[in-house]
Amino acid sequence: MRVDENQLEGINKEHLSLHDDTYNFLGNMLSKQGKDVDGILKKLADFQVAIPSWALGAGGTRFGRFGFQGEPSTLEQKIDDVGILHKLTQTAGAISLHIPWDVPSDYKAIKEVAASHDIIFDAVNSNTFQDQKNAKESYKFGSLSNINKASRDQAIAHNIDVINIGDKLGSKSLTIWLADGSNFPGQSNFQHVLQNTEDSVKEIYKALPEDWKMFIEYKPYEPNFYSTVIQDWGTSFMLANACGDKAYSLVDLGHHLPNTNIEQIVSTLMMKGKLGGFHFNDSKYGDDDVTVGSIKPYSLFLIFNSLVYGMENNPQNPYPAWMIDASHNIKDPLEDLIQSLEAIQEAYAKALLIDQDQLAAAQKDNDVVKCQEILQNAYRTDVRPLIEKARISRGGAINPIETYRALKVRQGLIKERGINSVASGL
Ligand code: AOS
Ligand code: ZN
Ligand code: ZN
Ligand code: ZN
Repeated sequence: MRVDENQLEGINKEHLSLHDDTYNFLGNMLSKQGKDVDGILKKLADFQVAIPSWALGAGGTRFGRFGFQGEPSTLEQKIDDVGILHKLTQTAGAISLHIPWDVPSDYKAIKEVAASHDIIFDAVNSNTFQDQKNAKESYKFGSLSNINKASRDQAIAHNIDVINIGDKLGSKSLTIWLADGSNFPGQSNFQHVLQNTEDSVKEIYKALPEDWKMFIEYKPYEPNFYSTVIQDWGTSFMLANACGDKAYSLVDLGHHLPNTNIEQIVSTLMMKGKLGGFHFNDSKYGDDDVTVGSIKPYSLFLIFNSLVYGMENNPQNPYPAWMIDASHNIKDPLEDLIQSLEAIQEAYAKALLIDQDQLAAAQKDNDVVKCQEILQNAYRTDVRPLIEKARISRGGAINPIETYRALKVRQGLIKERGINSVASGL
């Protein structure tokens, strides 16, 4: 199932006149305010977010999983799904694989499928939070932090395997997320598990190719509920520093306790040149992994304000690897990802509207009201016509969700894959 170019253009034509009206209004207004509209459009058009392979099927909770018909059951089909997203949105030009859920059987063929959709392989993710069939050692009591060396060694070897698999696909980074921690006070010695983890990540780091990066993700709780070894950005930052220049922290928006000032964490990490990766989602309570922008869009905008500032002022920080990390139980996963991509673009576009010079001047005068006005004026602008314009400039849909439905994409996938197909790996 592929999106037909002619049909896409036909649907765009129906939306074009309204788009032109709204875009002209917005473009004129922004130009009069002295904004570099073409520059902003280019940044929006260039912005690409990786799609994780595990977001393409309906997720689940421990209470059950409600499948979604036509789910991709092979790696090829997952890449095809990202191809559909990318065709419509022009923002999803990469896929992030999870090993062993997504081990390719034929590398050449897989690379060809990806190339045919104009998709690259982003960070590869290791998995030491589940025991694999026939594995000698268990991760029940931890992986890279485990008190038993044999389990640690197995987890280190797995991460090195993941690097080798990613290398064959053209990936350039490894993301490590550890479930390691404890469920009850006294269960583990905080210092020993942290030391073990540091020693283990250093071993993995030694196997990292010269042009690769390692991203270390943190998370305060879940699946462990008393302590997590890499619980916060400070721990992740410390481990990245212990490894070296190619190791970075990864911020996942759902991995903070309620009300944490994530935009400030982003600023601190970028100032120190250590923000390597980013996982988008939204959260009401914890690692909810709901649609980006569905709960706290203003926070997302403030986070993008920090990101934009960092991208423009911190050459010591590499360009971050963007990924959506979400998973759902009830929506069509592709529609949900389109909504997330739109919310990301919207927050980014609004942050690009902030006049950084004016803001710096107002900060210098300690004009608190002006500072707030500058941010809120940007936030209150309806930037959707700009995003549409950026999308059309690359051949995408003016309105991706409407187009997805008009083209009956899900029905096409069901016809091709059957109603009972189940996403592999979940
Ligand atoms: C887990 O909570 C982390 O967010 C991971 O980045 C990711 O969701 C996981 O590796 C996928 O199972
Ligand atoms: Zn994540
Ligand atoms: Zn998570
Ligand atoms: Zn999450």
